[in-house]
Amino acid sequence: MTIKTILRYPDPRLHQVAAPVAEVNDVIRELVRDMAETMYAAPGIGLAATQIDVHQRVVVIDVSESRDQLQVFINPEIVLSEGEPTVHEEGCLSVPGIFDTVERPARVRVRALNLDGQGFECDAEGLLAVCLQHEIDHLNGKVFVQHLSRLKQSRIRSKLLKQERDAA
Ligand code: K2U
Ligand code: ZN
Repeated sequence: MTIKTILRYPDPRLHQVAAPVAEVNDVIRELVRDMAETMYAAPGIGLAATQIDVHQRVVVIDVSESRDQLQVFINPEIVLSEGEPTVHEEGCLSVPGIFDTVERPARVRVRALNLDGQGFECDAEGLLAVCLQHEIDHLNGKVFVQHLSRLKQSRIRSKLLKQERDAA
C-alpha cells in the first residue's frame, strides 16, 4: 500500500473525465488499497481516483466515527436523486483550507460495483449523500468550487496559486 500525492486545484488534471473500469481485477483492488490509505492519512472522508491522477471511475468513502467502515464504489452512477435540495458545508482534499456551502439533492440512490465486481445499490442521505455526489463530481472532472460564484472561484484560484508560489 502506498500513500499517493493528491492533485491540488487548479491542476488541469482534476478536470479530466474518468473512464469506466472495464474489469474489477487485482490492479483495481491495489488502487483501492492505495486510495484508502491516502484518504485515511490526509485525513478525509472520501477520495476519488481522479484526485491521485488515476482517471478510472473508483471512489472510496468512510463517514464512520470509528474510521473503519470503508465503502468502495466502482463505476458509481446516481440512478435517483430526490428530496429538498440541502445546503452543506464542503471541503476538498484537492482544495486545502477552502470550505464553502454547496446545495445538492438530499437523497441519492447510487448503483456501483464492489471489489468482487458485483453490482449493488446504495440509498444515501446526510453526509454520505453529500460525499457521494462530491466524489462522483470528481470522476466527471468537476471540483466543488465550480458550484460557487465566478468571483469566489477566481479568488480561490489566485489564493492557491499564490500558496504554491510561496511554497516553491
Ligand atoms: O473529495 C475529497 O476531497 C474528499 C472530501 C469529501 C467531502 C467533501 C465534502 C463534504 C464531505 C466530504 C474530504 O473528505 S474534505 C475534508 C472533509 C472532511 C470532513 C468533512 C468535510 C470535509
Ligand atoms: Zn474533493
